Amino acid sequence: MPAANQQIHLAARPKGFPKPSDFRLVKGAIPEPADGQFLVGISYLSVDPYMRGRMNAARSYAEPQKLDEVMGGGAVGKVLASRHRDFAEGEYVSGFFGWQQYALSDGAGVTKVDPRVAPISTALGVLGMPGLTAYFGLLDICAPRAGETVVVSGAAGAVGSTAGQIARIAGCRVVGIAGSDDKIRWITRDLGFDAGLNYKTESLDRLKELCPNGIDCYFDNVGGATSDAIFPLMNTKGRASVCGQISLYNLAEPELGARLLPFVLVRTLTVKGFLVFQYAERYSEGLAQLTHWFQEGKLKYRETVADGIENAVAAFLGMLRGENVGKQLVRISELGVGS
Ligand code: NAP
Ligand code: FER
Repeated sequence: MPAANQQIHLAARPKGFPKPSDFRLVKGAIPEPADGQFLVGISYLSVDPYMRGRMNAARSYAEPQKLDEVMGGGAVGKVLASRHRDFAEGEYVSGFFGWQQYALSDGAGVTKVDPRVAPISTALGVLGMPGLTAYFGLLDICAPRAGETVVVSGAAGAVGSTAGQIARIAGCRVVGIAGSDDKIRWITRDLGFDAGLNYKTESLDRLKELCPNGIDCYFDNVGGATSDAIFPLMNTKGRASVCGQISLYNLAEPELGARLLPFVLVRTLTVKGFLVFQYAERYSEGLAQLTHWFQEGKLKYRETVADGIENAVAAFLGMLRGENVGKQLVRISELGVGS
């Protein structure tokens, strides 16, 4: 075992797009579990868009990320030593372990991961928080019906790629918007989206052609100019699930956009924001269904994996820039990988 536990701390609250110097790599001792605790050797860390919001000092669902402390975040790993009655050495676990190589836990918010069901990394993606976000955000809020047209923005990311596939399972025509031709090829050829639009190289006006019957459901991951183009195309009684607004997260100053509420009014749209945590009581239902679809081969996923804690910041910044296809992860150690 290496003698040190390397961690990433938040060194400064970013202004606009985060910089590497907003973070710091810190070396500390590997902690020893006390009574009621266990030590996790982290296999994969998740880097997620919500972390950008937590780096601001603003009001939010959760406490802001503290400066000079380990970055919070979901991770999966293996129990290396345990003095906790419910967690045994050798078990795989998922929890809010943070950007570090080793974490101590008392079991709060920790779930066990069965490596025989799927690779353990999926507990951070399609079979984890992003998958559940897609499941509840699409089915509970958009409630898509067979034959309807569903548009998904951020369509080649962890949440969007899952939301689009669930809409296909529901029998909808699904149009995805994403930022590269490779992403569009993946969602249309491999994931079964009916059409895709690269918003970086094509005009959003093309949505009119791609959605000849208008848009019934909008699963919004990005907001901004994309949403400005979509709302005018929504059909009467359309539903918009406001999942994320990533195009706005790194703006140093607020941006002005279109006035969309007249469409909400005259088309009698339902527009609803949500946080996946609101569905905590239904996670087991969501996970059972996602796992079932995965095992049936109806739900595919892709991962973009960076290697080593020293590359966690670059992976996070790359994800914010759109360099990931599917779920962005950081592989920390092979220790916990495999069965
Ligand atoms: P992701 O989509 O895997 O990664 C982020 C993606 O955002 C990038 O790959 C990039 O793809 C896109 N992006 C970055 N800047 C953009 C811009 N200016 N305009 C349009 N797209 C941009 O991340 P994720 O974890 O699946 O999260 C997706 C969204 O869901 C985020 O907005 C996140 O905040 C939200 N979310 C919400 C909840 C909830 O509880 N409500 C839970 C999880 C996630 P392109 O190449 O396509 O630009
Ligand atoms: C996210 C974007 C925003 C997300 C959560 C939030 C879990 C909001 C969190 C808060 O305000 O506490 O992607 O994912």
